[in-house]
Amino acid sequence: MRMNTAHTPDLSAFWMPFTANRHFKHHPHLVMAGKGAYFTLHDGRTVFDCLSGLWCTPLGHGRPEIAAAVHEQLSTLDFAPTFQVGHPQAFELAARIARWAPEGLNRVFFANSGSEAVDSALKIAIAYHQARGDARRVRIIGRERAYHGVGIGGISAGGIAVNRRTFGALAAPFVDHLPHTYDPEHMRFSRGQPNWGVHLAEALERLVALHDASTIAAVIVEPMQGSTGVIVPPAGYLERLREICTRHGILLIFDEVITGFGRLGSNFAAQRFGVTPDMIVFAKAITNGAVPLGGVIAEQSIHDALMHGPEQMIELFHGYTYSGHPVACAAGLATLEVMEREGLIERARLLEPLLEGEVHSLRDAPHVADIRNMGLAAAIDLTPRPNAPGARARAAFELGIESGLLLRFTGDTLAVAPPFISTEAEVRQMVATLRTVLARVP
Ligand code: PXG
Repeated sequence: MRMNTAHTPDLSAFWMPFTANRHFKHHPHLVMAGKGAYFTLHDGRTVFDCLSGLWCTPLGHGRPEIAAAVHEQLSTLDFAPTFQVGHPQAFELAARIARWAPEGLNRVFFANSGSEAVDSALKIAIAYHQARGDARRVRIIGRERAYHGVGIGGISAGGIAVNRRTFGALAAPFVDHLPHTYDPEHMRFSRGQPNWGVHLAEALERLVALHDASTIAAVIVEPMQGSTGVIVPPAGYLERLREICTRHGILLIFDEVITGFGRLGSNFAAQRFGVTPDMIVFAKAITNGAVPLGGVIAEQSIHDALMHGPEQMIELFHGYTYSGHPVACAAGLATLEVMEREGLIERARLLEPLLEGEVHSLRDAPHVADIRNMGLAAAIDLTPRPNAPGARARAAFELGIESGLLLRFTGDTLAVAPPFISTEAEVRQMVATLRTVLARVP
């Protein structure tokens, strides 16, 4: 890109996360500003933010309500511990999140990211069984292709092969994995939930038979898999997982880091699918991405099981310096306030059929191998170039920037999850531009 050398920072020191660092530093794209659904890049170009940041800014950028709440909080109380003392914002936000959650899930533990929140949920699951005298229940069941962040718990339960290949030695010893639910032969181009694949949940019964229920603490799944490319659960699948977990006393954890706070047109995916887990992991959209915050919403009986022993003893030996950071909580309260006041979750739901119709109209565009969607999220698989996996999607990403779209790609899959404040015209325009990009992509 054309760089304005007067303002170009030295790019060498920042070791970028999940990025081809050398490639980026030879072809940098710097984001200078964000307003509404758009970013402004270093060269003055404006691009539509197709993935709401990294799934985290559904209200759009530069929200004055959030900026004001953060400013006010920084001026009043920039930090206070939540170990041994507390401050009102953390309690208020926890109570508000509990009101948004399915009935019964009303105890909120705060972390700072999705990864920390996942690790927290797994630890709570194990502590819960121990507290009930069931100390053998230490095994965690995850799923192939799952992304649960980069903590030790998350890479153990996760099913991203590269993570496991590199860091497998650190992974928790007692884990196993369900098969993922994607089968192009049976579900290519399905809209919303595929009607094939409910039987894949039976794999959980087989894992129970193999390991014995008495060794299994929890099953953790993303109700809709996001980062691996919007893999939507087959109709009936989550219901079946719920039944099997309940029957065997296994906790069911939904990792809703992507689906939480409206992405599927409901507060949580749990409500959209009508399946209530025992814990929900959240992060990202809770603060509209403005301040890092994540956490776990636990069913009250999980919390209560740990509330035993002498009252002056710590019940759960876990927490972060910044659990319930006042500035993050202020941003969270402002975010939920705006979502409610502007009816943005209903708006996401209203936009869903439009996005669905538009993205599926790309079915006949060059290189398109599959399209999946649910809520305000969709993925488009491109046929990889021979001997160059990922190259085609990267080319689409670069052409997207030239054409006014900031796309997200992983492998040869493009993902979009526009902000809830997008207009219908913007959703149409995004897909129309994508069509021109696919026509040009080599
Ligand atoms: N769980 C899920 C389901 C996630 O999607 C995490 C945990 C980890 O969250 P933190 O805050 O520790 O990053 C995630 C993160 C993408 C993309 O492009 C997805 C994520 C992160 C970055 C990019 O799909 N998900």
